[in-house]
Amino acid sequence: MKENKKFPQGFFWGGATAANQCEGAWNVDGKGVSISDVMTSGTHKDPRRITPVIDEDKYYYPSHEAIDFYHHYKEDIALCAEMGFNIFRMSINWTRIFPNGDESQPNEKGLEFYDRVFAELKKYNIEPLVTIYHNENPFALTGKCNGWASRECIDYYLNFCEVLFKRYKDVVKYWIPFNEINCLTTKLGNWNHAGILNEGTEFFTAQVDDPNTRFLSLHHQFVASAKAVMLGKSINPEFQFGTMICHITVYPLTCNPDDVILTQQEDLMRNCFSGDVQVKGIYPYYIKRYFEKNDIHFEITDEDLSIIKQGTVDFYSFSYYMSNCISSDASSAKVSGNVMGGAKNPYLKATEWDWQIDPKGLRYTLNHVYDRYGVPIMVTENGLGARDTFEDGKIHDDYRIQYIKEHIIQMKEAINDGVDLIGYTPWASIDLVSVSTGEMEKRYGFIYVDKDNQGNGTLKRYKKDSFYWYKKCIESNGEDL
Ligand code: BGP
Repeated sequence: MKENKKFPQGFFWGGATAANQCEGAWNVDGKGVSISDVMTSGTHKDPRRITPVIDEDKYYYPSHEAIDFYHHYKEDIALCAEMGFNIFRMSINWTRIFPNGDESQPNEKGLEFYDRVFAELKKYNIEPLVTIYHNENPFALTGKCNGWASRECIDYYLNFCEVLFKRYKDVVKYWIPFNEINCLTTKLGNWNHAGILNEGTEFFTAQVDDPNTRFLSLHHQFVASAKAVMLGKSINPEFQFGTMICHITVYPLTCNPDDVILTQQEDLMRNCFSGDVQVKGIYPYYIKRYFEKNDIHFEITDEDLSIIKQGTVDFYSFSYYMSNCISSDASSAKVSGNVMGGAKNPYLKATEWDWQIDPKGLRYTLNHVYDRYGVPIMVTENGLGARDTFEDGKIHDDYRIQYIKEHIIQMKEAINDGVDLIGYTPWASIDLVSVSTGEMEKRYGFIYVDKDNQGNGTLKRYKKDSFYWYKKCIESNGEDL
């Protein structure tokens, strides 16, 4: 049998971004306030804060300027083109188009910005991969209806989608309705992913949690996603939609059957549930017991279920940064400092933020999800957050090269295993604001941006060593690593 199958011709090589983490220009050209715009910076010990009244004298809000992609997009896209990208993942800032989320007419200036971005991508034959919703809910909707906790949000979102689908029907083919939709299965998802404020909640890492509201919000997003798929296909049948799952791969810490069962349950609830709804179009069997156990009950109508069934997505995409171990023994159940929890794997090294580096886990995950869904797969986020050192305009990030290289090797293994992997957009094309900390110093890009945690810096762009390495990798279609 022929081993060493190569990456297929036409494989998508690129990088990922999100509007709220890179665009800046938070109140320019008619843009409204999004939920990300009212979150201060923080550190991983002192989490980001929500300040419903913006007080720029007291707090620094990273998304207000970010790396100012809004005014640097030409330069940034040119650099991505130089690396050889044929795909560019980005999101559309909802409040550029509908400042409060509920207007009847869109903001033309906001649409014109994305016209320009898409035209620039086209110039270099780069395919846009558009996340419709990447933590950019209009802040006004939090006040009006508590964000996604309300069914009303579905219609506002669809209004937004309709404008995008009609305007960009000939320039965008690949759409992701929601970034990391499964984050709402954990309490981390409250604010950032749904714009909901539970009573007493003041922090990004919600201190107060109401699973019922969380899963209700998630349900509304499932219905919204399915309706968006149907609407999109009615506007352009060629559109391709994908789920986007934050996949934290889990292993049992030991072969103790208690650990194994717990791991399976964790995997089903955190990693599989949202994909099962969006790709298979069903509420899976195991959710009933989970809802009962956690006292979660809200109305799921027959109509909702029928919409979910009809509006399934075409491809599966996911972010993959790490794996974690699950233990039934409480004393070893937590990795200190890692926002996602989980037990330490003695075979793996971790990043400075305790994200355990596990390239082989990517091969395992690709097989796992392909076996479950059998649809084309894209790895739409993967990368290493690190404190880069800048010396004389140079950034020697060999640790990042190593990380990406090892993950690409495992993607190739998965292709040899028979997985239909069609694209890779590592996080991030360029340095941008970190979502969990709001810091700049947790850098992921192939391109360095001169900007620090307090927002100081020239915003000048520099090519890291990984820039040149990734260019070579793309040129050789993943052969020259
Ligand atoms: C994912 C998000 C991205 C991105 C990435 C890295 O969860 O989709 O927006 O930020 O994680 O996370 P962080 O910036 O917290 O290191």
